[in-house]
Amino acid sequence: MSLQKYQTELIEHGMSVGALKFGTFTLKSGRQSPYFFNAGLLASGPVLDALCSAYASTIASSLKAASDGSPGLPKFDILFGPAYKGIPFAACTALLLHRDHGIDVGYAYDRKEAKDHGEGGVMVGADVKGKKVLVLDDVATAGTAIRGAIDVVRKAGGEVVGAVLMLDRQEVGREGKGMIEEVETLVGGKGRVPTILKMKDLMSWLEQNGKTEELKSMQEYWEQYGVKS
Ligand code: OMP
Repeated sequence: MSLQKYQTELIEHGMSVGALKFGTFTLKSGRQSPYFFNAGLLASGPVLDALCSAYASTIASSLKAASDGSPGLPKFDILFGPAYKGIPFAACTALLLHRDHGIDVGYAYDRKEAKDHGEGGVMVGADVKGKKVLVLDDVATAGTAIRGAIDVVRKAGGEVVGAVLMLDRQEVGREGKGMIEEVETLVGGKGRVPTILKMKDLMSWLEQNGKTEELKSMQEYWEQYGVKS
């Protein structure tokens, strides 16, 4: 599988700042993983540029695919980035969609603690009520975090028409099907959850860079939790 330049750049930036690591990690779902991608460490101008340019390109290609009649994202009004990590990513991606792709959307995010004074509530930024919303998230494994973000938008009256992810770990979801398939069903069907990187892309990169030990552990993990479709 050949990687796109923006995928290789994101992997290499991730490695250089210690956001993407190979070793032994216990995940939120309890699974023991040979790798972990901590998007919270993608925290400098150049790295944010690589990540959010990749989000913006992924969204723009998916919108284009749908307008050509293939599975993809429908037009949307607001990009929603869940607190905390999603906030800068959604803001920067909205900016780059405008500047590099001529796609103008609002952005919104939530607070972890609801405010009971001032403007109140959990939502900040563009009002999602009655609007078509694309949820932007970093990593999805079993799909619990992304479902939580979808619920927040729905509770605020927004219509979630899709989700975009930095990394699809290509694992089995909470219902025992592929996580992506499960989330696609929640938000309107095939093509509604485009991603920048998949676990298999990381494996291609390891192979191309001669990292055989890491690749072997990834293959073993894939045998246990990967979606075979
Ligand atoms: P699920 O909620 O199971 O989909 O796991 C996704 C969440 O797990 C992310 O929002 C992170 O909090 C965390 N996570 C990572 O950030 N990177 C990984 O490589 C793996 C996980 C994880 O725990 O599964």
